[in-house]
Amino acid sequence: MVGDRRLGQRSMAFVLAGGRGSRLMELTDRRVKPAVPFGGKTRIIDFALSNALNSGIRKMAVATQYKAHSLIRHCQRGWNFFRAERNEFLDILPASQRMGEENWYRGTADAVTQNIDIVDSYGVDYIVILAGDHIYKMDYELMIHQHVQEQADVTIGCLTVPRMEATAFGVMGTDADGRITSFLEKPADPPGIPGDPDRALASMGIYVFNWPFLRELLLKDAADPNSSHDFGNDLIPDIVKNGKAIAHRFDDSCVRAEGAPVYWRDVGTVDAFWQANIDLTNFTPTLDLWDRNWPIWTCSESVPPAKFIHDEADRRGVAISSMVSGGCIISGTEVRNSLLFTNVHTNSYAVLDHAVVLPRVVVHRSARLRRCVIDSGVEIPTGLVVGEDHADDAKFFRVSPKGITLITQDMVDKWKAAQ
Ligand code: ADQ
Ligand code: ADP
Repeated sequence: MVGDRRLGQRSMAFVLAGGRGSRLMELTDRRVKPAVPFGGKTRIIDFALSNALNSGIRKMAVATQYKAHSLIRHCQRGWNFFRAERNEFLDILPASQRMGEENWYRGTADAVTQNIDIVDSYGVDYIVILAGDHIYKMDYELMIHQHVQEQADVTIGCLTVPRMEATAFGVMGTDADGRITSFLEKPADPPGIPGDPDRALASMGIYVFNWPFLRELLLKDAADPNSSHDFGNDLIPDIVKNGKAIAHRFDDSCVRAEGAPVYWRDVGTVDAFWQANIDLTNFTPTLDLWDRNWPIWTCSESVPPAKFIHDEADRRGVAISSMVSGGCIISGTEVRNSLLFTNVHTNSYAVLDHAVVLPRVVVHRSARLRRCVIDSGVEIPTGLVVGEDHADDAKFFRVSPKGITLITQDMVDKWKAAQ
């Protein structure tokens, strides 16, 4: 039955967190995309992990490779409340520690293949394959339930997207029963949905398998010299052709308030990352982080509450239509429509407007920062002005196609050297 907690207990989540996410530019120079902070306190991977936890899944593995230190540290510090005595855990599976001859996972499927023995040891019936780099709230147990009920070989999470955006996705066609009849990985000319030709049915890269079935498929795939060992390129098209693949509609398991829109974001570009963070400062954000029935768990630092102070010249430290995390000190600064992560300190005469400010940033006096993303730990020098003249900004900083300025410490150092 729906809501049967045992389905969660009989399943594991395998989170793919190895891809760099290079469209986030310098934000992923030092850390992989799932480790990028999002939403004030959390990191991107916390959404997939929290969904799994809230869906009743207590066995998780995270496959890492590119620049994994920040991600591993986060998982170890924040995701350590599993109870070993109930066989609950989160395992981190770095690519380089497994095979002798091959250091990195060759593809997403290979990330599972190289850990077959570990998954075997978990003793689960079902495996939910997730990507660690999307922002959404989803009850995976409903998807596992559909998978079991329909006796599918694979069940794929899917959502509808504008047809021309579907070039970045696996695109599928289904019959009236939801059985997938065609699957094209990142097609140049995506097929529309019958009756809705301007939209396409896109794979979310979320798959449920019976573990024995996937295990056998992975061993076959590993021996195939023509395979790129990737779910979207190799395994899924093969099952669609030769087995039973079922589409699970995200609309059915998206966790949201009654009547609220479906929310799923790939915050894979600086523009999308900025927008999704700034959207949280809206009057009624579509992504509800306040829902106590579906909390997004994270590694929370023990920090004091945010503090707002008038400076000695009686300049008010204020934040309007903004989110300000713990540990922040806003001293004589005007903060508008901005999202400040943990431990940001700002000083007098500074202005932050539509700014996304990652943890531990220090903003010195009289800086004016508009429509920007500031990387963690950056020290913004006195008087730096960003977001008022794009041509000027572009000399030292990264300006995105939509005019958002990305600021890292290296860029600030170059700016300082030129003054
Ligand atoms: P892509 O968006 O291209 O397509 P992909 O590069 O396969 O996604 O990465 C999926 C996940 O695996 C990401 O979380 C990434 O970090 C991780 N990853 C990538 N390579 C890895 C490796 N070698 N080892 C470990 N982890 C790795 C996929 C599907 C599409 C679907 C989209 C939805 O192939 O069909 O539409 O996801 O976003
Ligand atoms: P976070 O992702 O938590 O913001 P940091 O900004 O502290 O993490 O660092 C991201 C990654 O870069 C971590 O793996 C950290 O060890 C590494 N790192 C941080 N500062 C430096 C530096 N100056 N040189 C090399 N690596 C660094």
